[in-house]
Amino acid sequence: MTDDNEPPESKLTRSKQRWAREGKFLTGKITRPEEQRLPPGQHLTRDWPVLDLGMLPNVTQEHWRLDVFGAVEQTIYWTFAQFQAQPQTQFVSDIHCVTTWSRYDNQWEGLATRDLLAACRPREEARFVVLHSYDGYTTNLPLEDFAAEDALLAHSSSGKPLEHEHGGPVRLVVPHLYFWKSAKWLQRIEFVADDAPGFWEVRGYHNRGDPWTEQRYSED
Ligand SMILES: Nc1nc2c(c(=O)[nH]1)N[C@H]1C(S)=C(S)[C@@H](COP(=O)(O)O)O[C@H]1N2
Ligand SMILES: [Mo]
Repeated sequence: MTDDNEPPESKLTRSKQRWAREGKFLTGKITRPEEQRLPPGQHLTRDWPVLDLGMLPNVTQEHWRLDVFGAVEQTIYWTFAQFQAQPQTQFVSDIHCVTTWSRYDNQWEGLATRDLLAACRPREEARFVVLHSYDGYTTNLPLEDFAAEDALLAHSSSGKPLEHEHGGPVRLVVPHLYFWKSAKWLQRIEFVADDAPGFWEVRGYHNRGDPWTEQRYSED
């Protein structure tokens, strides 16, 4: 008995197996004890500050499109209605902004990045994801961070359509990294083999941005 018919173990099939083991439909519940919930150097805020480049793009649900391209088997070009027809996931997560505010228990609803990955199927060479927004903003992530179990493309927050100033119609939410990685007014998602630092990453911010190890600024 030979195993000639076994499909080759690719990086993606291994990741998929790991995602399946971790459980796809987590509630986003807090796993840290309450006294360890605030990352070093952060303070808690109850309001929700607005931070961006200061120019709100005038994109509405009607004109919004999501373009997923690059190193993928299946390119995607969705209207808002097509995006809304995808599997829906709700998560509750904390926000940590590099400017030192954190906000607990944010309720999000939208398309889990894992469901987007299942739809576009990144090719073997895809290692990084670049987010392009309607205001010209860009940010970059390793594929593994984009694929985090509680990351999603959010269209709603606290049960209401995401406010325009907070990135509506659709923003990315990647709770385990500083909030500048969570691109507002999402327009295009690009899968690439080689990393491509984004707006803040080329202006001295850390390339990855882990709040738990205070990856605020690049060491260079
Ligand atoms: N398109 C876009 N997304 C963006 C930004 C931006 O300027 N443009 N700023 C980032 C930064 S630095 C932060 S802290 C958060 C702020 O999100 P909020 O305004 O909803 O709090 O959005 C991030 N996403
Ligand atoms: Mo920020």
